Amino acid sequence: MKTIFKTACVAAIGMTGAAWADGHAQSWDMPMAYAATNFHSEHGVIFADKVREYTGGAIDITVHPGGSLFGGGDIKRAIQTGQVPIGERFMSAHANEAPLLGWDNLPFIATTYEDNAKLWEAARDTVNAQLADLNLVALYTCPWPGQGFYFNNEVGSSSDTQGIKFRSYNSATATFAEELGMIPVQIEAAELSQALATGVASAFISSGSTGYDRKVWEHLSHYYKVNAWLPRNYVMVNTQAWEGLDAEVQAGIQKAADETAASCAAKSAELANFYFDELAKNGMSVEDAGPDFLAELEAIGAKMTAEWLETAGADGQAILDAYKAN
Ligand code: PCA
Repeated sequence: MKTIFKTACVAAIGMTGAAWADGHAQSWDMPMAYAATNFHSEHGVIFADKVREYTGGAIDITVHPGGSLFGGGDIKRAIQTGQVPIGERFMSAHANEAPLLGWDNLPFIATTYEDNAKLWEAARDTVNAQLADLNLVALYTCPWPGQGFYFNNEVGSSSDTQGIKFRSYNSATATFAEELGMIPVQIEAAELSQALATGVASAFISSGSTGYDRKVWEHLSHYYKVNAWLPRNYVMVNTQAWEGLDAEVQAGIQKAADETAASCAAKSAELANFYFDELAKNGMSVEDAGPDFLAELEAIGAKMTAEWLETAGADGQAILDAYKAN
């Protein structure tokens, strides 16, 4: 299935110009990693509808949520290599390949939607330049709610976390786990319920959103609100696919993307407390992290930011400087 698809899409990207000349619409498959009912995926559908409208039907996007077309870890490469023209990815998962992409994963730097938007403004040009090097054009990004910890036991400090198997979603969260004496294993959200059910992991860091989507109350008992950062998903297009489009079509897609970005961020903020309520309704203890645990997290966070600055270099420092100056 994937091989056939690859051929079809490479051909589609290649024939973009001809497709416009004779007026045919292009069909674009858009893999997304998260549950169909998640607000990110629902906004993927909203985006696709807007793109059809604003391009006069020239680009017809079909959304494939839940990692059904490509697993989350494969989506970026599928877009880069033209196996699909467009897709969505949780970008800091690729910070090991390009450290700059971890800009939205710095603990306790931007912990509100407003600050996260400011940080994105400070990072946008540099991040887009990095994506261009990876053969990608970002159309829009959308933040997850703040990140906190899920456990199957009460946690007051790192003395309660030693040896726990921890589901990480990128290298930064793996580092966080190790600093807390846990054993990280990287798992996509789509595989999270199974990992918890089989004991591959029994703790993780995420928003209330992913805990709700994956019904983690079936396996875990405690959520500690930390609001450590608000990471972002990106909807991106293959550079050749993008450059092959008429300027008018590009403008229609970008208008759809800009509107979707605003609506998606607003929805994320609107839902943040709803998710906590649902976790609690389903029997989980949902509390702020206690002072000892928080102090440890903050100390680890400061160390992680310093390490990120070492790998992201002057570009990373410039993002933080620009953010702090605003
Ligand atoms: N949910 C995603 C990424 C961040 C979030 O809140 C996940 O856990 O995979």
